[in-house]
Amino acid sequence: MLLLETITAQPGEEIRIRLKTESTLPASAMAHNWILLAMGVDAQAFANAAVQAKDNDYIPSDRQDEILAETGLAAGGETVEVTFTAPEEPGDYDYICSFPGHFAAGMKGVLTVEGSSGSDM
Ligand SMILES: [Cu+2]
Repeated sequence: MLLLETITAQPGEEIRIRLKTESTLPASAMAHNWILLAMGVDAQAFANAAVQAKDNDYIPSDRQDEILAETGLAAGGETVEVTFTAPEEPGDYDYICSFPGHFAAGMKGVLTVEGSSGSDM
C-alpha cells in the first residue's frame, strides 16, 4: 500500500520517489507503480483505462500525455524510483498506483505544489 498520501513541493523542485514492494506474491498478482497525473486528469478514468493496458505495465499508451512522472512496476522485493521536477503551476496533482484494483483500494495521493510565497498565505 502507498503509505504517503500527500506530498508538498515547491514549484520546480526536484523530487525523487522511491517505491519498494514488500510481497511474496508473484508479480502477476501483486506489483505497484507510482504515476503522477497532470492537473485536472480524472484519476478514476485513468485507472479504469490502465486495467486494459496490461501489456504496457498498466500504463495506457493513449494517455501518455496525462502523465507527468511514472515509475515502472515493482513486484515483490523490487524497488523502482523516478526523479522529476515538480510542476511550475501551483495546485493539486493526483498520483495513483495503476495496478488493477489498487486505485480503488486507496493507493492514491495528492502532490500539492505550493503557490509562490506571498503575504496572503
Ligand atoms: Cu499498488
